[in-house]
Amino acid sequence: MTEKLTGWSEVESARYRAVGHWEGVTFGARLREAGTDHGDRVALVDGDRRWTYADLDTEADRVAHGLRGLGIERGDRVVVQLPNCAEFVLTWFGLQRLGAVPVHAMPGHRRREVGHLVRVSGAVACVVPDRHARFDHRQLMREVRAEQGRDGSLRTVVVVGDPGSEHGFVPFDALRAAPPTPGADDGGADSADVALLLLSGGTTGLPKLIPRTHDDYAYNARACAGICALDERTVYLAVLPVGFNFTFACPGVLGTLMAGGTVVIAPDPSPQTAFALVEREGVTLTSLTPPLVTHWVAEAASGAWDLGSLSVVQVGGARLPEEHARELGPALGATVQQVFGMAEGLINLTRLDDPEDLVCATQGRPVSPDDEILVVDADGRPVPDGAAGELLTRGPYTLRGYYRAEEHNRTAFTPDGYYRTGDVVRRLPSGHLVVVGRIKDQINRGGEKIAAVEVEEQLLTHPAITAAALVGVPDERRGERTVAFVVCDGEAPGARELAAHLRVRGLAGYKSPDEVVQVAGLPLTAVGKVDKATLAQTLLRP
Ligand code: OOB
Repeated sequence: MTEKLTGWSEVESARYRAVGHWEGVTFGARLREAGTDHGDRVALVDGDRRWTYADLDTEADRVAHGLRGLGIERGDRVVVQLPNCAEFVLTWFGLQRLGAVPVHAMPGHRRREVGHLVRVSGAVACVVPDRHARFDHRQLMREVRAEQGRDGSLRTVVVVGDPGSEHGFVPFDALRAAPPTPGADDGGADSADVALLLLSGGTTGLPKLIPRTHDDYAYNARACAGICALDERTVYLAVLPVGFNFTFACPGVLGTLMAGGTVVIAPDPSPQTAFALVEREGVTLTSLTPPLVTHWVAEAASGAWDLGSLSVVQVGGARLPEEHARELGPALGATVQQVFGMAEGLINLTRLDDPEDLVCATQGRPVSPDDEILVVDADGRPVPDGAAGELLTRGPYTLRGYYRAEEHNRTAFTPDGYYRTGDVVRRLPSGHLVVVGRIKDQINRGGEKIAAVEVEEQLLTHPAITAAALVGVPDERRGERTVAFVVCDGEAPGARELAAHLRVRGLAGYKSPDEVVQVAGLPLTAVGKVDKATLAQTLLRP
């Protein structure tokens, strides 16, 4: 089954094709071309393992052959939950070669999130590590499978490492065992098909899926790559989770591969690991979230590392404090680029030749001349440049509707197709945006997005809690941390007890409140909503 549900009108689609944004090429076909055109160049490095473009092309054929043997075919969805390792990339292209659709899960997701992804996408398989960060993903998959029951879509679990003895769990290496059989480049997929599903940061009870087509996602990566001046000499270090849109396509892994460069996978984001790879591989570009910046600056100051190859460091996912932006460039001897992006589409970048003040104090401007931006007041009326308002956007790589979420789509978009980002920005006359706040009920914990409602629903399952509000409060290290204000029968559970409760409920660990504050009741606004601003204020008072 393939789905064309991406919502751009015929007229818009025709224009995006005519001006060359949408090139009409699938990812499977792109890799085939790269394998032929510059097959001997190094495409991918993970530890001691290296793949040339020709190797990557062959490996995609192998993995595709193995996946086909499991019954996976064009249009099938497959949840990929892998930590930073080459197998993410091999699996991704193996799926593209079949015209199948990877669903990007994050390594920290647990039963609740993964189960939801499988259910909503109707995934037929999951690809997971055996263990990662002291967590057994096979156990997680057993639970997900049990929950899905016999009628569920999930048939197979592919395990990188030791699959154990569970029926239906297949080792990744067995997929690659057969000799490569080059079949079709992309299983007959169309470039307007959904190529992958990304996870939204979410504002509702459960995360939404974002359909991205071959055409739009390749444009996303290519537009970013152009602005970052990527070419075959680029060596990109993937420090953040490789499945994160920022790391994967802004320009990240895909942008680098499309430019003929080399992608190096960092197994963890520590500056020690990263700097050793910068030295060894001659890394030229990498991307970070703001909480990493201070660690990287401190480690660079030790003087123990030769970071001479590093030319651009991107920072995004959450607001970067201006003073950190000013420190970072000199500390690493690199050009800083701020990135304000979203899995839904729109990417803003500061330009490499922007004056320092724009680089340090803004979050960049849209990457495409066809990104349409509106900054509006509460009634949806555009505000003048310089004034704060909600950012609305539409364009050649911004979604027109979440996957299988008709009801949510009615409010998430304006009638003429603009996506309501929920971000409050100011637009400068140069077109640069400054992110000044948010109207969506989401907390940004150093780049990790937490939908308050999702956590609040789970907090209410604790026997002592009768009402709860999750609020983001300023935090030195992460920008924001989460505080659960709870109304309780008797004594409130502590943060650790609550974390244990939520873990049993299958919620990802990063969603557990950093702090718990017991209150007698939750204050309400004039329209009867929980007054989170007032709650946050109570913490600031002595
Ligand atoms: C990236 O994507 P998501 O989908 O995890 O989160 C998007 C949201 C934005 O709507 C905004 O609220 C926030 O994250 N955000 C920023 C920011 N970058 C993202 N807020 C302030 N300053 C920034 N620089 O986070 C993402 C996707 C692609 C590239 C980069 C980030």
